Amino acid sequence: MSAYPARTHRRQAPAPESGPGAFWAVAALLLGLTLAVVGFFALMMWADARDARDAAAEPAAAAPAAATHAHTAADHNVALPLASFAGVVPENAAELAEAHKPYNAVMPPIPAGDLVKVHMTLKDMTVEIAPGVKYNTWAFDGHGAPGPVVHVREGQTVEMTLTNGGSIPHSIDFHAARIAPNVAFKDVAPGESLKFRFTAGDPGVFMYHCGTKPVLAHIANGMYGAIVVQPKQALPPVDNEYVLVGSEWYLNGDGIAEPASLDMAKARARTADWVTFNGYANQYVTHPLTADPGETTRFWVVAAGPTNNVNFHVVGTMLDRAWVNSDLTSPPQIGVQTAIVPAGGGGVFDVKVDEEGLYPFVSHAFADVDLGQVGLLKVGNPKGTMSH
Ligand SMILES: [Cu+2]
Repeated sequence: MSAYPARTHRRQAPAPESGPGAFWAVAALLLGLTLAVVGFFALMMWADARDARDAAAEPAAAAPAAATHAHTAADHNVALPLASFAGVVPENAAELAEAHKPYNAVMPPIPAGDLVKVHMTLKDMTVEIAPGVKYNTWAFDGHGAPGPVVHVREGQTVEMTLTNGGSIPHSIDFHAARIAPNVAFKDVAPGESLKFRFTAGDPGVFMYHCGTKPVLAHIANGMYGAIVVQPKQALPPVDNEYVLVGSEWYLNGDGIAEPASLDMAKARARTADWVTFNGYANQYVTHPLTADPGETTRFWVVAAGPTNNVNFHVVGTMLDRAWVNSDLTSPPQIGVQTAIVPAGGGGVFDVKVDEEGLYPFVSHAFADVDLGQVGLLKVGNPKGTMSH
């Protein structure tokens, strides 16, 4: 189930749990590489002497060539072609997209009281990330990705309990917390739980994620979500509030006949197969978010990455109020066309639409739209659309 460790056999670096046999094999390999590099230098020196060139200039000239040679020999990922599974879906994809139950983007209510207890149990689970495309995630609270939206008010205390029901160590890092990360965000072994508290003192929409190394792999495997901290001084009232978490997926197969797992080389190369809002490609195209004409809709957006920003844009209108970087203690920007939400950051955007119609919301980095990061805000009941 755990994708990243399963693929380490492709690399020449030893896994930490390798036995003595593996140690000697790697030692021999390293010795071989060292000899090859030393031999290469020796060859250069010998050629030097033979050609009676200036010996002093040669080591500097030889070094870059030797370094390039060693790099190519040691890292096969550099040379591997990265097969793309972008857009690969089964024939009945339209039917499957229709049957898919979309992640609920509607803002949940704020729990009452000064203390908000949140308990998440991690699970290894297979989820769909596009119609008929299955992926082996490490999931917060059995949700798949993203994890549940945590919604609190500024000043409330969050008591987080993380139970690791997975097969390797995990952790949880709240960007909304001011807390010693070596204590609160430390690894939790399988079968164990960790409890910590923090005061939600900074309003905004924040990412939370697993911070266990390699973080790239843990986020890419679905370990992220959003926490919304409403400011004490209430924002202008709106009619609809939706939470969108942008993220991208890197697949080692098409995920159709059998679930795909993480392709770490693709994650490093930033060549995603699918890019999503709330974990599933195009889900709000098939099942649009809704508003009535004249209503104001507030989008709370997090870019979970692991690497991509969300360049948030709503086609056919403006971001009437844009709290860029979810800085809710400053006045919003007005009439913004596109606002960047950086990987690991958030943004809050109000959109008032008067005219009935279908208004796509996208990351205006259009490569990501092509891979699934697009949804629709359905305003009213425009002709020719289904009602959901
Ligand atoms: Cu993790």
